[in-house]
Amino acid sequence: MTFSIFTLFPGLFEGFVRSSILARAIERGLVSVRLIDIRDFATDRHHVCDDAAYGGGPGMVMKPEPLAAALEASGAKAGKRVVYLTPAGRRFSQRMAGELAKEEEILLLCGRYEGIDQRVIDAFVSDEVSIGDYVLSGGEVAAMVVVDAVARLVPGVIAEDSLEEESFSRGLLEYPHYTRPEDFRGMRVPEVLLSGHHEKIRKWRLLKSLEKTMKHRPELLNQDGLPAEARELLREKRNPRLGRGATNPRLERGEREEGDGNERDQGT
Ligand code: 9D3
Repeated sequence: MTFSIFTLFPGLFEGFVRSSILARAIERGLVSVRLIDIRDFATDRHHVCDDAAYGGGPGMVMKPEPLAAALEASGAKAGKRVVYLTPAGRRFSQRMAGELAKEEEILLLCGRYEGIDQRVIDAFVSDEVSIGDYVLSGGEVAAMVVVDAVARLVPGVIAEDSLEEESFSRGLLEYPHYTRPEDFRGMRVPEVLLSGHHEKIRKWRLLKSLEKTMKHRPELLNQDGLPAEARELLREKRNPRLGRGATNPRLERGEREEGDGNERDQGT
């Protein structure tokens, strides 16, 4: 998988591409990162890459010619995905990362200022992607997010079994993790984890995952695809009086009752 990154600030990526997982994937030939300095493709004496917006208003716009020249020099247009990182894009997700990981090469376009000239988007861009609803100074940090999330899905980059375990694929947040020592400043590791009782540990972790998801991301519990065992635990947790076997269709659908404890941490 090749990531070709078009930016006015290639230096921002130096530490990133040297970082452990990505550096190792590059060394092993599984991933390559090409950095293209858009400024190198400006033909005027001062390599100007921005200009005022037609129609007025504050802020500058990235000029189309250097961008188009840079993209064409890298063989864009040949059916390759060209991803423009922009706050006006579709929200990046694990699903999107999975789709992009199937490609042989991805071109990533990092905007600065107010963004790039619309005609470059029209002529070259296949996907407009945002990483979330907050304001960044440019697309570079967002491009690193995309490269990081996609590269680790490339076969061989990380161990297959750690990919399977990932919470977002199962639709729940992670359970808490502990390592040595058993007693850290008077805080003990939960007894069940020391028991060696694998089935009890599995159940406990699932329960903790559900509690964490209820507290931080309750909307995730309303989706299909939760394991049946998780749905059952969730139903009991939401209404302990129901007990096993009873049904309440409203709760089964993931709707919430007032005062069912979902609004605060139950500290269990
Ligand atoms: C005043 C309107 N702003 C749009 C919300 C202007 C503006 C803010 C930030 C224009 C560009 C930027 C720079 N941001 C990105 O290039 C960017 C980004 C982001 O800010 N948030 C989330 N994802 C992304 S991807 C690229």
